[in-house]
Amino acid sequence: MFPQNFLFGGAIAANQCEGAYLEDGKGLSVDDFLTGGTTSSRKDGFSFTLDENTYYPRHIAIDHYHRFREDIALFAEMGFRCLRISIAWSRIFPNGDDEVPNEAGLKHYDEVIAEIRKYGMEPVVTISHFEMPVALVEKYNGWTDRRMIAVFRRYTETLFARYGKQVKYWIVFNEINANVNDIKGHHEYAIHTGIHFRPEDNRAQLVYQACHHMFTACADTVRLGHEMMPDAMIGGMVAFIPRYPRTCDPDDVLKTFEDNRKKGVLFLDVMSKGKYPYYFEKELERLGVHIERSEEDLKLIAENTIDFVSFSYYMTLTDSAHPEKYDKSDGNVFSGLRNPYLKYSKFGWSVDPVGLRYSLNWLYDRYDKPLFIVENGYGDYDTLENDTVIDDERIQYLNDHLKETEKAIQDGVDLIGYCTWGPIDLVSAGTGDMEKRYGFIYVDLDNSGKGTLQRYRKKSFDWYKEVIATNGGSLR
Ligand code: BGP
Repeated sequence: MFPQNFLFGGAIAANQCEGAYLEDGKGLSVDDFLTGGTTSSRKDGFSFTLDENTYYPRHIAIDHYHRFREDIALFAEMGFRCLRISIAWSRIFPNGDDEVPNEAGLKHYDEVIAEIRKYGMEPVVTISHFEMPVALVEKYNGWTDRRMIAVFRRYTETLFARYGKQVKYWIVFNEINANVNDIKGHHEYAIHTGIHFRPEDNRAQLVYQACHHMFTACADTVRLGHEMMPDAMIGGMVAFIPRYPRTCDPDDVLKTFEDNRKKGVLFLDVMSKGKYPYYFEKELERLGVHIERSEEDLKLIAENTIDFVSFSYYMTLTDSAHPEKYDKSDGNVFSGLRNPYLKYSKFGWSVDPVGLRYSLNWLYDRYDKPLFIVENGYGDYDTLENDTVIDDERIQYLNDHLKETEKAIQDGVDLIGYCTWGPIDLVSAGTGDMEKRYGFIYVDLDNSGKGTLQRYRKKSFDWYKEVIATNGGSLR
């Protein structure tokens, strides 16, 4: 059984569900230029122009902007105790750095948060979830410019002043470790950091400088948040994708250990322990990267560590010093090698419930701070028949992950809550399509934008409702 006050809920993100991409004064953000079928974290070509003959799934998405009352009522029907949402930065500051916030955008989230509260749910708000205003890419080259720290402060200060009384849980950046993916990539433009790379750029230099500005902004947000909202809990978040050594060859073990640090824990080390770890300093030396970091930045980072550690968990990978010897595996944000002991989803992601218990123990051991699982879920093709979807595989996946979560709590891990990803079908971040679905609620919309947008309860809807009502007692 889970603790009585355990926050069962779900997580959505503005850019993947709201639509209404130009409504009520919203500015354009990086995700508004993503077409279907693209890898949304990166983009080939660098052109912020919209083509009128192209379909952009996020422009309408699932029209949550207009239907949020209906959607939140459905979440409440399942008994959600929390709902993780994100605020679209470009609704509040259409150009990112405007002098004055857009009142219509602020008002929209007043209504959304009031609706969440109306049902007694705890809102969990992500401040930046892959949706940077485009003007900030054009003017500052994204987070490479330290002026972004002040730009971000104006945004966070506005949110805290407006919603601070209603919102206790805040997450600063979604999956901040996704940044590191763009070092090796060859794409011209990175959506997480808003960097436009030129061929001659030292990509590691730009990415790690951007990371430093984001770490400083995160600490600044914690400082400001605590000042303005003494009871608030402000968290950091990563995509946590543990890598296992493909074999017990010590070379594989060491390579895995290093990759886990570089691609995952480094980011939590800085935000949670308040300093750059020794191994990262050496990595910078090896790469010939020099980050501009002032004494004040480092002091800010040291004195304003996050209150809780949050993460998305979908899968695990394996790693080897000799990767050419093994089959490759796709993954969320990162890819790696396949694990012969695990099953795989139709989208090629491993299914590893025990890996979640392992992750919870690992992170609690390392940071000694409350944890929050803010995304977990099973992306699948769903078929609507007789106004429902029989999604037994999803139920099995969630059941098994919740059982392992329960065991981790019994292991002694301090866990605030658990959010499934995409409790209502929404545009996939990785594929840019609708056909990869996660929801308890089916949305009638296909990859080309056809459909009534009507909502239907899947089989998993009643299943999750019972899990929450019995506080996990119905899990098998
Ligand atoms: C995470 C993102 C989410 C979400 C999820 C599922 O990385 O934080 O925005 O989309 O992954 O990924 P996908 O949609 O690619 O299946």
